[in-house]
Amino acid sequence: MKNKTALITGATSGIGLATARLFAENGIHLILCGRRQERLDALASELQNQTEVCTLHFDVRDKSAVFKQIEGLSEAFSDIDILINNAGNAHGMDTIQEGNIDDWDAMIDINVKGLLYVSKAVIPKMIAKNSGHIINIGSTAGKEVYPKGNVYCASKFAVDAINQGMRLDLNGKGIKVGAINPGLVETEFSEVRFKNDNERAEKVYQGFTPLKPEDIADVIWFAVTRPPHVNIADLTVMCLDQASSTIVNKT
Ligand code: NDP
Ligand code: 8X3
Repeated sequence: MKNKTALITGATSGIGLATARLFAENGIHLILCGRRQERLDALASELQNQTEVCTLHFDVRDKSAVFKQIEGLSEAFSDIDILINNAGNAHGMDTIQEGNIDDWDAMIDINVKGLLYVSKAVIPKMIAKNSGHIINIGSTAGKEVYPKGNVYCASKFAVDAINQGMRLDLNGKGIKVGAINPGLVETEFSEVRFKNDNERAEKVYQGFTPLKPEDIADVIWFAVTRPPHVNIADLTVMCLDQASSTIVNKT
């Protein structure tokens, strides 16, 4: 794995950040993407004594920025072996009748269209070299709809469908495609969902032991280190206390 190159979207926080750190420890060259440049800079300086690092600053919703930045990668980083399609969030948690249209737009544009834009920018070179590995970060929300999850769940069901579609269409081209679907992971996810109402966000993870972003990074690492003939196609990971999207053993 050493000296392979990975592009990670959403590397400034949570699952993407933990994955970047684990990949760096193992000598994987990193293209770290996100919107918060100061965090990208801090992470790059943290990891650059372990591996080669570059950063790309773009909003995955911005189609032209996505293509411009990825196509403009320097030669040292342009040969991408691993794509971690991780950037995404929930925005709001309301019934369908009370949902905010801007929140709906954000979730569809970021979690679905953004993932497609980044994939479209990366896949041609993987096809040309007949190798690559794409990991799409789905969710238990993409397997089971929960009350007030409506559009976020729809966006993650779409990731599930895109993951399956990618695997079908890229079959025979030497490219592994798989989804990792986490349950509740304590990250900035709920702060974003509840628009910085931190008290409400903290409650989501109280009374049980949720997954940590490092737990998902471990699973991603497992997926990317399988032998060449093995592809982890679809894997759901929950903490011990979680049985489904709505059944969580809280004290
Ligand atoms: P965080 O909020 O901690 O991280 C989200 C990351 O996505 C940040 O790095 C953020 O970077 C990036 N991001 C968000 N919007 C955009 C955008 N428009 N353009 C570019 N980057 C963006 O959440 P998680 O780590 O938990 O989430 C990562 C993925 O895991 C998401 O796809 C989420 O749906 C999924 N997931 C999370 C679960 C959880 O319980 N936490 C469970 C299941 C799945 P920046 O703001 O710098 O752009
Ligand atoms: C995040 C998991 O249950 O908060 O995708 O929607 S959940």
